[in-house]
Amino acid sequence: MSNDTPVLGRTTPAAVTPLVSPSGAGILHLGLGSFHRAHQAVYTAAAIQASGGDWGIVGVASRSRSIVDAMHAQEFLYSVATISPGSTSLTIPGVHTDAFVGAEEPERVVSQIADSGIRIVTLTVTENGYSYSPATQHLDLDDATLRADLAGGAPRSTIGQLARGLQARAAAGGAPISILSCDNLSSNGTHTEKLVREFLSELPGSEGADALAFLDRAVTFPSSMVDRIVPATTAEFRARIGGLLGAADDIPVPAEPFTMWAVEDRFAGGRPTWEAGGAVFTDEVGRYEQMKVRLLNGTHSLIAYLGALTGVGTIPEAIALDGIESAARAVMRDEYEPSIELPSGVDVRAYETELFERWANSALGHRTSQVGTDGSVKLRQRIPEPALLSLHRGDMPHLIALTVAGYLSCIAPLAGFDPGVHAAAMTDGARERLAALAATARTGHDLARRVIAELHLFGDELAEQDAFIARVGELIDTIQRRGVDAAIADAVSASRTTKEMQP
Ligand code: CS2
Repeated sequence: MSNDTPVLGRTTPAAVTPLVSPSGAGILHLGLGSFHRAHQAVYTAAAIQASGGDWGIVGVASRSRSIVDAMHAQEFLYSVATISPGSTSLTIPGVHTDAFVGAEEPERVVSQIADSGIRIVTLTVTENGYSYSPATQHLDLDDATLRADLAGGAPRSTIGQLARGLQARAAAGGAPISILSCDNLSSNGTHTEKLVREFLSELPGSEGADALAFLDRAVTFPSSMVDRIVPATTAEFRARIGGLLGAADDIPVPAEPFTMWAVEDRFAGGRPTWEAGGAVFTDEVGRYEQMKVRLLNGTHSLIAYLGALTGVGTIPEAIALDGIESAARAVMRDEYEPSIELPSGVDVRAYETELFERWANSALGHRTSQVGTDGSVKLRQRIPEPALLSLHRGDMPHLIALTVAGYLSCIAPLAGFDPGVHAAAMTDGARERLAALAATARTGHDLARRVIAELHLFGDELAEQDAFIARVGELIDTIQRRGVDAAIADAVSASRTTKEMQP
């Protein structure tokens, strides 16, 4: 882009016109990342186009000043590029009315939640953003940020901000409101409500009582299942989009053509007609979530770790490798599928076929390091329940064990093993803790025991499963001594044998 290219804005001539220009904001969104901007924002624009309403969005970035500065500079416009190997199409949702940084203005988050004009607070703060302990599933009272929030400082954690905001709203008259989690957590609404209630109950004396009564009376926490693959933006992509748009866009979002949103229809203060953008309102959100978090996300993790260990940087490159493809098919069919109850009318074969097509979308360039990031919290959502169901049936979930072995080999390699650059690029809040355990572990089994049985990284129940832990340990040793291909071959053939032995 040359220096005289105009910057995207409401009056900038550009090849694409914003879909809407809302007059007021009824939604506060926490987590102004790419996913929200390519998912909920697009559905909300469709809803406003179809039915109007003051459903503009005030976007709160947790910490990133750059996204907020760019949103202001571009008058809250950015483009969403829908990318498939043969084509790229652009839309500009135009639904945001304001943006700020939550870490810089925590009291503003609280006062926005208290403002009766806001009727829904939506969240995409990642699995990491809920201040809970993956082992216990309860609020993590050892977390320093959360403790400070409970002590009464300006709240920095999402749960603290929600709880303090709802307290302030209760005190300001208590207009009905809904909190809608859009993160990949099972029963994400129920989970969020539980954590907010735990926070309020932890407050000294009866400090949280009015807010808890308000929650009983006028606050709902619908669950939702969200789905769209949205890779991180790159400089090259930015330049390409600028060229197509005829205006400089600093914050475009690349996304795949597929998009899905299943939402429980329990909104205390009304909602946009998101169905206009294709959202499904259903009582079966739990089933949608389970299907997606296991078949898509669980398998995605396997592809990412095995891909990174093979030395490939993207998901499409990884799934194109025969070994990884057969491991992905086996984990889905033999270990995840038996663990889910399908939503009515969903054809699981068609869903799986579509998943392989989505992963193969080479034009997206979705990175193995992006999917492999934060495995300590993501895997907690994806693997323990299906693994336990297999184990209780008497079957070893070899491919889930391989997923864990791949994860630990990437994040916490044993002394002398180099998992490569793509593994090094994965960030994870537990990396230091796990690396310290790996530094003195002599074998894969030693490491698996410390992480699963002692640290309870995947919960209390899996911590008791010695045979599973031993299998993870063996596969770690195979990966690190004989290579990832040998481990894939071992797990896939063991899984076939298990299947053949079934009646
Ligand atoms: C991915 C998800 O990064 C990850 O762990 O599995 O972000 C995935 O791309 C989305 O959930 C798709 O909806």
